Amino acid sequence: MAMLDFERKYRVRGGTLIGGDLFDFWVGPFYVGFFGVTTVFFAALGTLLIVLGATMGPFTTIWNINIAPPDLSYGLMPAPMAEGGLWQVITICAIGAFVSWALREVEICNKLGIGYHVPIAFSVAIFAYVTLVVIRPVLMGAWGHGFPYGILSHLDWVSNVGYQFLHFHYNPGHMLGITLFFTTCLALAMHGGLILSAANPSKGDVVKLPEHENTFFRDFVGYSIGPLGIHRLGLFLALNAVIWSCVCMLLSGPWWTRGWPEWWLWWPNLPIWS
Ligand code: UQ2
Repeated sequence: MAMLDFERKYRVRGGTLIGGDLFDFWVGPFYVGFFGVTTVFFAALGTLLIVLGATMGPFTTIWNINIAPPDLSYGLMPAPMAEGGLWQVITICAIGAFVSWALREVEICNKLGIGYHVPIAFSVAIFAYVTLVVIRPVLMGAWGHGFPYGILSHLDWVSNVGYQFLHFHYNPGHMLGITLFFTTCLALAMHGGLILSAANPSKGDVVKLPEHENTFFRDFVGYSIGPLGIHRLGLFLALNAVIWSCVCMLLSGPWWTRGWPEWWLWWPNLPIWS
């Protein structure tokens, strides 16, 4: 791949978090860095262990591959490889790879002198995974509460955990998470539509600028959040969708153990009704 001449200007030394300039170089278009090396290490080892786990379990198709966490009776202990230990090592590899990837993003941000918005956003995604396979299992006292690694098996896990609480849509954290996911879609659809409408004029017409974008929404709903504001709103909505999903899972089990519909009895039980 040819290097564009402006890239040479931005490929500067330094900004590394560890190891000085030991891995401070590029391979083709990719920055390596200490955390590029650790990402490759953890991702390769983790993938190899997933393949090993797939060959160990009896499976008929790709869909049925399942690498399950240990039985609840193991609590928070390390388990034998064939009985959930593999799941534990794969989990360590996954977290090692994800965190390395985030720190490599930080080093690239340092080189460019830009903000940490991208690694912060990615960290929220990592937080969602860690919530399900570490924080919630630890709070509930057993690795067996983590989700299994498999296509159909992780879907079954989601369904079973939902029904364990009778009606998951009554979970207030779940309500907020869903609402934020939907609002994120609304905001991106509005933003994508607005940008394409201004940037793709009909044949012979000129490309329109933010004044037209602002005016559309002022005419339409009396308010324009602005070209920078829509991106702030988008990041806010997307990160909050994930954060409240984490909250909804940390409420379910570590805090509330009965059906979610029952939780709402706090409302009719308020003393103001008697
Ligand atoms: C906007 C603007 C953009 C946009 C969009 C809007 C010029 C190019 C989509 C309009 C956004 C509004 C009115 C806020 C909507 C609020 C929610 C919670 C969905 O004004 O500036 O930039 O893309």
